[in-house]
Amino acid sequence: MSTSGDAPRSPAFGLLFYLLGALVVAGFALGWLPEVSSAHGHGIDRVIKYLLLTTGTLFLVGCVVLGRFILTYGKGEAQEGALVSERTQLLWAVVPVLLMCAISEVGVLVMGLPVFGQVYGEADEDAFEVEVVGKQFEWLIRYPGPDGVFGEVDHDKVHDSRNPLGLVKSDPAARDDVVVRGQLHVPVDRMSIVHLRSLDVIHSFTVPLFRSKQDTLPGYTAYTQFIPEAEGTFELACAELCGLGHYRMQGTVTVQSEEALAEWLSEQEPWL
Ligand SMILES: [Cu+2]
Repeated sequence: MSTSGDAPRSPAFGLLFYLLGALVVAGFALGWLPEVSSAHGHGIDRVIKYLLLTTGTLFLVGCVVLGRFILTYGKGEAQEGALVSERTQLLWAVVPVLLMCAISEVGVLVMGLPVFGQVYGEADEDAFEVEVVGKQFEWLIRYPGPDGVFGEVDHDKVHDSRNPLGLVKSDPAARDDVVVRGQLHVPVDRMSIVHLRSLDVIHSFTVPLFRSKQDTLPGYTAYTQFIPEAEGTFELACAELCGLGHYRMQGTVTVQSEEALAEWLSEQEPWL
């Protein structure tokens, strides 16, 4: 006995399906993601779109199947003979899961691993190194100075106004270190390595238009890498709710030519 032939058809349900599909298509067509301005950012956008397309399609298919079952079998009447064999049930439970894993997980691995390599893999030899330290509620940026070496820091010497990073005076490498508040300057078309620390709680170094995001934890040194593709000023934000002043934990990333960056750096006084 089959009831599928006289199952009620719901135009509203079909409409919902097409509306959701149209939304996804419109999102792709309009390019809803903000512009991207780093070399690895394009790969991240590709993974985001791939995931949305695959999981979105599976979600829509799931909705249709679910709706179909509700409309067909949802009246609570006994459907003798309508049940399929256990083997078929098992097949329908396992195969979609495997399919989902294959499409989403394998796809993300294939597309995402090269991007991961760009962000966390071996750095270019001529990479520009800078340290960014999060504290409630600002970003402190340290440049190594003319010697190219970050000097020693001591957490006990940290003083908010006199020595915000706790630079050790007796270390010659620390004497030329430049510390500025909230202003990250990096060269265009060259890799930057950002070494990350936190002085208090968990923060998250985030440059949305670079698609860069890296948590920074107290007592731990993290890093992230990027190659900016265009000169300009970009927002630097904290993406980890880190306290009442979290909303104002902002800074700027200035991407400039090598000459302009060298000039700006030469104008900065060493902190000590
Ligand atoms: Cu924060």
